[in-house]
Formats: sequence, structure tokens, C-alpha cells
Amino acid sequence: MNKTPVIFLFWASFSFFLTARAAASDLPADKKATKETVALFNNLKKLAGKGFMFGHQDDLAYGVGWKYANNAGRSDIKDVTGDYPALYGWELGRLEIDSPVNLDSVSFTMMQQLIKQGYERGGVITISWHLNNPLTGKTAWNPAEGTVASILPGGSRHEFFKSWLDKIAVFMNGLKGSHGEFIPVIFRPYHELNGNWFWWGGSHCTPDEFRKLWMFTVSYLRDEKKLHHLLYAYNTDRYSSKEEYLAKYPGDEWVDITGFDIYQRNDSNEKFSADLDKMLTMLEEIARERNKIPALTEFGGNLDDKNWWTGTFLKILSAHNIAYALGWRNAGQKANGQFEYYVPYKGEPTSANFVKFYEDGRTLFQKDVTNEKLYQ
Ligand code: BMA
Repeated sequence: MNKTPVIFLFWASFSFFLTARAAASDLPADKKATKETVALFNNLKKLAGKGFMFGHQDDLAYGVGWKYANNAGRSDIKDVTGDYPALYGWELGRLEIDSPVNLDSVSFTMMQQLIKQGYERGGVITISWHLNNPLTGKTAWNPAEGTVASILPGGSRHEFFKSWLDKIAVFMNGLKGSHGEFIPVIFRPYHELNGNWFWWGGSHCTPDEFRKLWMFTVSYLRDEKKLHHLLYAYNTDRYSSKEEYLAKYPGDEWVDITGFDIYQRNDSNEKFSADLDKMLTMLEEIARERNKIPALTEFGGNLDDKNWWTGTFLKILSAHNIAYALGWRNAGQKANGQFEYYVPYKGEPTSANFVKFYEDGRTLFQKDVTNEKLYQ
């Protein structure tokens, strides 16, 4: 008997399977995403095998002991390494109430310019949104019961909430590169969604309400406002199981990046390392199973240890394949007396160790990603 037809059939169905998979993995949640956004999506996936991008929140706006104004071009990361981060985090909280500056006093006009600078250097932009409570008018940290239900379609605050998303759309539409193309943005709304501190978090809404909020937000921005330069990042805080991570997950067609936030606070390096390692392992499994990009969407370590960057953080991250890690903001001395920073600044005790971290082949900074041409 001639076996060729059987082999051919097998081969044909196998290659169809491969093509279908590749096609499915080519496009983000927005099937009409601009070509730069699609390129970023695919390049971030590839990047996860080479190393991870180092990111910093508000990096170009201020650092410890300085504010933008007359310090154009400055960055705490650049002061220490001579290079900028690969990823820039920005924050839109209070844009929704027409404030000219965000909740951390960064002017939105300036933010748009700085986003453009980072992008023109080949860097990546991610934006979070600590939006006020749309039911009470208080801050994001006011978890009044019923807030999420009130802004869903049919809810008493739904139309009002749409006016907030309209303002997000105006801001995003203002992000253009020098050739008139939209600057791709990794948008990260409703973050730390399993924690109880924000009005959208934890027990303050049901899984169904959260999913509806997520899907409404994505479809409103994408289909109504026609924004096609956003990738969507779903992110929890620390979590203990894949079930917990996915409890409010809206579905693969609504998400591009899967991440979580982690702060070491008073944990020993051993405990922090074990926790981080365990969560990254689960995150990578989730991302692999769902064809998403795994990322550490916010982190903060214990910088009392001078060797934390290579001795603790890099040791764990080297054993994993995530696309990026975003260090939170270097606020410095705050009005409430707290001294807040998460990455080194000139003269800070972990700086020398951070240079070693920078020099390691697995960490990617601005010069590395400029070479990667992530938008092509
Ligand atoms: C928190 C702190 C606050 C800040 C908020 C939003 O973790 O850094 O100072 O206002 O994030 O950026």
C-alpha cells in the first residue's frame, strides 16, 4: 500500500496547525493594531528569551533631589550607568478630573513630550492609571462598595465614567512619533487587582464585575475611540496560585501582557527570592499556555543590601524569561515624611552593584533596545 497520501495528510494538517498557531500569535488583543504596535507585541515575545528590559517609573520627570525643569535629559538611571532605562513607566491618575498634573505632580503636557523622547530613542512606554473613585470622587484608594457595578453599562455612573475614558483617549491620541505614527503604549489599568486597597480590587467587586469592567474599557478605547496603539497589561499583586492569578482574568482575547507587582518591604532576601521565583514560574506557565508576554509590572527591593541587584534580583530573574521589570518611582523625600525610592541614584549605596547589574548581558537598557528596533 502506498503510504504517501497518509504522510501527506499528516504533513498538511501539521503545517496547517503550525500556521494557525503562528497567525494566532501575530496579533494582539486589538486586531486593528498599528504596525508599530504589532511589531512591539511580537518583538517583546522574542525579547523574553534574550534578557529582560529594565524599566523605571517617571524616570525622565524627576529623581531623588531633582525635578525636570532645568534638568532636561536627566535620569537617575543615567546618572548611575550612563544609559537610560529600556522601558519608561508613566501614570495618568487625575487626568480624569482635568488636573494639569498627575497625582505625583507630573505635568501631563510634559509627560507627553518625555514619552516621545523615550520612544524616539527606541524605548518602550507603559502607562498605569490610579484613577479616582468615579462614584465618590475620592482617590483610587477609596474602595466604596458598589463602585465597579455603578460604572458598568446600565450603572448610575456609566456615562460619567465614559467621560473619563474619553480623556484617556485624548491623551493617548496626543502621543505621536516624528513620522506622525502613534507611539505604542502598554496600558496597565486596574492594576494589583487582587489587593484590597483600590476600589476595583479584591473583594470590592465580583470576578464577573471586574471582567466586565476590563472588557468594557478595552472595547470602548479600541472600538469606540478607535485607539489602535495600545497593548493591554493584566496585573495582580503578589499571588499564591494560578487559580488566584486567573480568578478575574477576562480571557485571552482581551489581554496582551500578563504581569504582577511585588515589593520586598521587610522580607529577608531569602523569603523574597523564594516568593519571586515561585510567582515568576507560575507567571511563565500562564503566559506560555495563553500565548501572552510575561512581565514584572512593578517591583521594589530592599536596597539596604548593597549587593541586592546582582546578589538577589538578578539571580532570580536570570532563571526566568520575562520581557521586562519596572522599578517604581524615585520620589525621594515626600511631604508625608517618607523617603521613597526603588532604583539607585548618584551616590546611593547600591549604585556600584547596579553598574554590575547593568553590565550583565541579561539586563537590557536603552542602548540594547535601540539596537533591537522593537517597532519594526
Ligand atoms: C505609590 C507611591 C505613591 C504614589 C502612587 C502612585 O506606590 O509611590 O507615592 O502617589 O504610587 O504613583
